[in-house]
Amino acid sequence: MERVYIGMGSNLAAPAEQLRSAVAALARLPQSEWVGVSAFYQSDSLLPGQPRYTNAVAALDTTLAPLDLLDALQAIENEQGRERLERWGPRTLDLDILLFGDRLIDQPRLKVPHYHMQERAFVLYPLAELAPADLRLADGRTLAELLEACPFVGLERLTTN
Ligand code: ROI
Repeated sequence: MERVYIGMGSNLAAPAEQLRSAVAALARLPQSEWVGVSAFYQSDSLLPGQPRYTNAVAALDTTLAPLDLLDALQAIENEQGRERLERWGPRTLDLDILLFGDRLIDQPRLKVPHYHMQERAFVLYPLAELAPADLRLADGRTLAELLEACPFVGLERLTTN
């Protein structure tokens, strides 16, 4: 089994409800054991002119191969009405593989660790609820160091998921 962290985001069609449905779907993935989910966090979109996002991070242990997990995540996105109209457009559900054990994956469909996760508060703070502070990313920095360099600004931690 390898521990996988999945970033979740939504900014359309009742985002918190989208994340709750995604959690239920992730908990039913084959060859996988559910570990847990962070609190939900709201923040403005990094791109102006989009609705605010709700984000969270989920953890599971899996024996699925990375591309099989990616297929399963894309199927869940599609089931929840994801339409791929524009690359950075608003979406009902985005599921990103952030970390897959300690693997480095560089394939056309999948790059792990996920690009930009190291500087995004809406990824790092929920991740820190699930992962140990001494978790080391590919560049050798620990999660604690990344958090120190990434202020908790513009994030609103919701009290109920
Ligand atoms: N902004 C926030 N706050 N959360 C996201 O998940 C998110 N995802 C994106 C862009 C449009 C870059 N901005 C985001 O893809």
